[in-house]
Amino acid sequence: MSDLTIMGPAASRAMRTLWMAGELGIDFDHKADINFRGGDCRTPEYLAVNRAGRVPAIKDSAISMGESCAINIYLAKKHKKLIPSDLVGETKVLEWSFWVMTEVEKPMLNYLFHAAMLPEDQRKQEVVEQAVADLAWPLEVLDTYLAKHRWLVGDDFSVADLNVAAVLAWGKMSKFDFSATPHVAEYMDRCLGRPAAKVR
Ligand SMILES: N[C@@H](CCC(=O)N[C@@H](CS)C(=O)NCC(=O)O)C(=O)O
Repeated sequence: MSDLTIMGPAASRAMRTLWMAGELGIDFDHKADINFRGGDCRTPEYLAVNRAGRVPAIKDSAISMGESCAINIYLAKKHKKLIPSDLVGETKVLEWSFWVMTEVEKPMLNYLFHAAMLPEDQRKQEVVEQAVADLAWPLEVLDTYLAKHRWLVGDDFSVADLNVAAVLAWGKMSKFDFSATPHVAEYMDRCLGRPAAKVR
C-alpha cells in the first residue's frame, strides 16, 4: 500500500493527477471506481477528503485535498521535481495554472461537450461558436508566448506545462481547430506526447 491515494477515474480531471504521478515516477494507489456523476463524491466519507465533492482528490499522510492543478503543484513541491525552487519561478507556475483554469478551462469544456461528447441531439452549435470566440484571445496569448519559449516556466517541462496542456487536451480530443495558433498546436503535441501523459 502506498502513502498516496489518487481518487477518480482516468476519464475525468483525475487524468491530470495520474499524469503528474507518472511524471514524478511515484507509487500510488488508484481508487478509480468513483461514479462522480452518480453521487459517489457526495458521501460523508468522500467529502471528508475533498469538501468540494468532485474528482480528482488525493490523500496522503500530510493532506487530503481536491483541485487538480493545486494537487499537482503540491505533488511537485513535495517531491521537489517539475517546479522551480525560487519564488519567481514558483509564482509563474501558479500564474499559468490560475490562467488556464480561469481563461481556458470552461470554454474548452463547453467545446468538448458540444462538439464531441454529448449525444448529437443535445449538442448546441451556438455553444460551440461561443466557445471558439471565448478561446480566441487566451489561445492567442499562449501562442505569442510559445513563439519565443519552448516551455512555460524555465527551460524544462514543469507542472505549469502539465496543468495547461491537460486542459488543451480537451481541444485535441474534440478536434478543435488550432491552426490559427500553430505554436500552441506544436506545444500541445510536445506535452501530450510525453510517455506519462498516456494515462489509463
Ligand atoms: N476545479 C476542479 C473541478 C473538478 C470537477 O469538476 N470534476 C468533475 C469530473 S471531471 C466532477 O467531479 N464532477 C462531478 C460533479 O460535477 O458533481 C478540479 O480541477 O479538480
